[in-house]
Amino acid sequence: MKRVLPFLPLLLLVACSDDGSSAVSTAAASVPTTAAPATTSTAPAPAPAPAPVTFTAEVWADNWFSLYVNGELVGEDSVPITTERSFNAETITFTATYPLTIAMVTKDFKQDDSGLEYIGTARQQMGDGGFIAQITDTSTGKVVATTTTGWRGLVVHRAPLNTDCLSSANPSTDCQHEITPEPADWTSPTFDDSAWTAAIQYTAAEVGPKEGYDTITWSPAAALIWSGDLKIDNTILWRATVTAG
Ligand SMILES: [Ca+2]
Ligand SMILES: [Ca+2]
Repeated sequence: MKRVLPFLPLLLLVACSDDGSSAVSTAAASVPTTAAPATTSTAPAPAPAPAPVTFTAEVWADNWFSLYVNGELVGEDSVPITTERSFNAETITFTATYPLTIAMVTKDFKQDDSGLEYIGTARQQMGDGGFIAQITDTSTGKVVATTTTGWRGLVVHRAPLNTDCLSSANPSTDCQHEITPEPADWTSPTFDDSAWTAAIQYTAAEVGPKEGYDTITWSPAAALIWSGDLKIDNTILWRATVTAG
């Protein structure tokens, strides 16, 4: 009798294990027979995703810029606009898929909303802006986008509106300004920029490009652009679209 008892629990364990695995295998077998027809008969074949492409953007701006592609910030001028003579060229690498919606913010330096710089010194003046950019598809080496008069801009900070304040001892109160709020989602591919104004092309003599400009080999198609006034238009939003590779 003493030798039989220890075997009883072992026999019970084996019996339970058999029941359990048998139940699991029945459930597992039933899942594909009900789920498989639903996925194959109702879901359309997904369109292949556009292949991401690597690009290089080269930008020279007086004085500062940020760059968005397809609604995403991909880079900005590494030299703070508050740096005196913040002139430099930037090279930014990013990945995106065609078509590209290029959006940029460009800022001419202003000390405050008067639009002036060097306030209170003998050099108190209106600063001026201007910028140039080109984007190269690194898989082909081809320049696929450049600043042109096809770019559309929205001036969001304009000052001084009354240039007779230039010699004022208190330009911060005497100079008038106009600030336009940034439209919602203005970097998005779907944003409607048809009311924005076309860029103006300027000569190098008019913009006076400085440090960094000569370090880039610019495409002949790349133009120095700004909005209608190099001095009074201080902050501008820009958009351009690149449809082909
Ligand atoms: Ca400037
Ligand atoms: Ca200015």
